[in-house]
Amino acid sequence: MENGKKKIILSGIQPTGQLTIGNYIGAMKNFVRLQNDYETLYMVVDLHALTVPQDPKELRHKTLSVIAQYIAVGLDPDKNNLFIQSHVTGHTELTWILGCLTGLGELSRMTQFKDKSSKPGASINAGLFTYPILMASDILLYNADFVPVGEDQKQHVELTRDIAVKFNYRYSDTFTVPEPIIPKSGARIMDLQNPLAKMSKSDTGGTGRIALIDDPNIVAKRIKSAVTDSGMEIKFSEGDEKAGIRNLLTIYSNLTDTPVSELEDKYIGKGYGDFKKDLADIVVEKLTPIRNKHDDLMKNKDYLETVLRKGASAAQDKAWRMLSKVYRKVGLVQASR
Ligand code: AQP
Repeated sequence: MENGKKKIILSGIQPTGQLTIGNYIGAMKNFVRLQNDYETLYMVVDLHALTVPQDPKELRHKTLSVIAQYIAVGLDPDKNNLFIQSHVTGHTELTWILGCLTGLGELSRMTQFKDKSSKPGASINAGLFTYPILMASDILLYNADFVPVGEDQKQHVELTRDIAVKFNYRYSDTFTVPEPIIPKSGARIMDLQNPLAKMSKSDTGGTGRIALIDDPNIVAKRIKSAVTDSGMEIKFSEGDEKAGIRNLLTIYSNLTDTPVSELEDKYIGKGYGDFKKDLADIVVEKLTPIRNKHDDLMKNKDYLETVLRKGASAAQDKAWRMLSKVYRKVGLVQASR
């Protein structure tokens, strides 16, 4: 808190698939933790989702489903501004201004663009390339102080900082330079079938990920069939061959708020089978109320719309204020409204 004003937190998630326990542990758990002490803006970034081909009907459904999952994991709509990115005018306008300050070289260095564009059959469109500028606009439009994200988004927040510094230097102090909030453990939950790759909601294979709203039988099956190694000991050790058990320990530790060392002690003398069975029960127990709450909320679209209207209206006021300040600073003639 500074001068009686709460600091601002902003983050968003793309409706590109079912949210995974990676999204939860890496980002949403922090969203929930921070909601009492900060002014928070949590969006569903539907414009970002358009950087890969989407079925329009499914995209609309998944966008509402993400809002329902925000509420289901514990975000209180009375405490947080929950909204859909495309409901607020200003994100794409600011993207244009910031795009004129961002070098092609800076964008070419983004590892997420390199990863996504190198996948077989990837649609490499201009939006995928300029996505980090839209993300910078999302953050800078609201003068966010902190951005809770998983490890894969750290580089984009760093680019946002560079763009903010560049704008402030050229046109005078305007934007808050934001800082990422990245969990010490769980910032990169790995795929259960390929523990050397990140668990991603849009991966097409699917058996290596667990969605927050998956059926409990599927959840248990996926944990029990997670790839480990030929060893016996439940230990958090380095090395690619130990990536599977390391990932499972990280999931267990984060979902139960238990230090890994305590888990290692608990499982001395026990094997991977016992450990996976317990973890399957823990994940199912954690996700069942989230799934039930989500399903109830999806039957109450009127309520979701009320939440979204309130969130977008508060965000829009802030967005207009910042946009008109930016337009003035860069030399655009103010429209009389
Ligand atoms: N596996 C993960 N472990 C920890 N954190 C993760 N995040 C994503 N995957 C993991 C964090 O979740 C937030 C959502 O990010 P996003 O929707 O903007 O897209 P993303 O980072 O590209 O995440 P996905 O799930 O991999 O989406 P797709 O498949 O569409 O690319 C971010 O804070 C992210 O760091």
